[in-house]
Amino acid sequence: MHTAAVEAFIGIGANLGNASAAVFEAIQGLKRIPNTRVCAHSSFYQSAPIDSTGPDYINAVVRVATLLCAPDLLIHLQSLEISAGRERPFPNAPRTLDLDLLLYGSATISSDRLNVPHPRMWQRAFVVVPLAELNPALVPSQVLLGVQQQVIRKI
Ligand code: PH2
Ligand code: MG
Ligand code: MG
Repeated sequence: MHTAAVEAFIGIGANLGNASAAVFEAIQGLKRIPNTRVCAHSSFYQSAPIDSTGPDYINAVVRVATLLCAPDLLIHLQSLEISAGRERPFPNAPRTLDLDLLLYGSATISSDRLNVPHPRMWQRAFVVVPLAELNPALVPSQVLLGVQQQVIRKI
């Protein structure tokens, strides 16, 4: 039987080392995930860390079509983070690469290791602005209004 691909959105963030190169490389890495196609990526955006420290972040959002279940997709995202030298000394520490599964089709997932939609995504301009670039219908105008005070710059 044929199982339809699921449309998923992945948030990319980096604020250590050459962050824009890390975001670019992450997109190349996403293209190597099996049974998963990278359909589109947003522009790259620069913003100050929110609830975090260190240099400005570079962020982008990617739309994929995947045959993987969400936990399997997450395993691939985590292995790309590790390949990029990700360390987790404390929550929200500056990072070489962060890959967050934002949306997985219309699924709601609440488990120990995975929460989809990403719990804080609708409060963060660095997620909703690039997401709206890829698919404006996914971002209610109230959400965009709610983040409009947060300064982010398209690069
Ligand atoms: N990620 C965080 C915490 N704060 N701030 C910006 N600007 N960009 C991020 O990607 C980011 C953050 C936790 O994942
Ligand atoms: Mg994150
Ligand atoms: Mg993360």
